[in-house]
Amino acid sequence: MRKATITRKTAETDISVTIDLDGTGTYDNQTGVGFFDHMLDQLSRHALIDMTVRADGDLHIDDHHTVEDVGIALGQALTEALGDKKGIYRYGSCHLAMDDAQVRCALDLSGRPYLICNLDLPFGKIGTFDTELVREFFQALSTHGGITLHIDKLHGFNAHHIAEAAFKAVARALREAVETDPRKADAIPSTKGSL
Ligand SMILES: [Mn+2]
Repeated sequence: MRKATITRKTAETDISVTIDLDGTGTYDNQTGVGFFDHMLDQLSRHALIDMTVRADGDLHIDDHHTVEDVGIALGQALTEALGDKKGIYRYGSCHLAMDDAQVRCALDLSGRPYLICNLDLPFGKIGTFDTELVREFFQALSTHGGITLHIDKLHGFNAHHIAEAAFKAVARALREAVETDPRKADAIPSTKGSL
């Protein structure tokens, strides 16, 4: 059962995240930030990870705490659902094209957080969502999911397309990495013996 539920409450946000790594990409994400919900929906659908997210955050300030804290909770949920990581492919990558945007993601579920995020998004907003929050989300996801996460933009000028291509590329790479390898079903994919 590769599932997890994480609840996380602070003075700034009250969040619950439930995921099933062996799902079909069914989602119900409600954070109060429209564009961010749209991105979480992409992550679920294209990773085939069932995902329910509820966030009640201090949006009267801005979307920052809500987006970052959902990233933390989702990373924690991934870590818990993956358990000892027995049998997983571990690595995943994707080149994803969306209109003008092309984004490449390469990731390793190594247990070692490291983020490279070169999206070169223009400063500004998509809806109410500050474009700089894309990086904040992936930083939190990488740190708390123990993911070596590299995301690079190859082309693109439209902020909505670049951000969406990034989330979809990460989703497709994640789908590969969390998948179980039938040839290695009982083995931890590391010569160290643990991840
Ligand atoms: Mn869109």
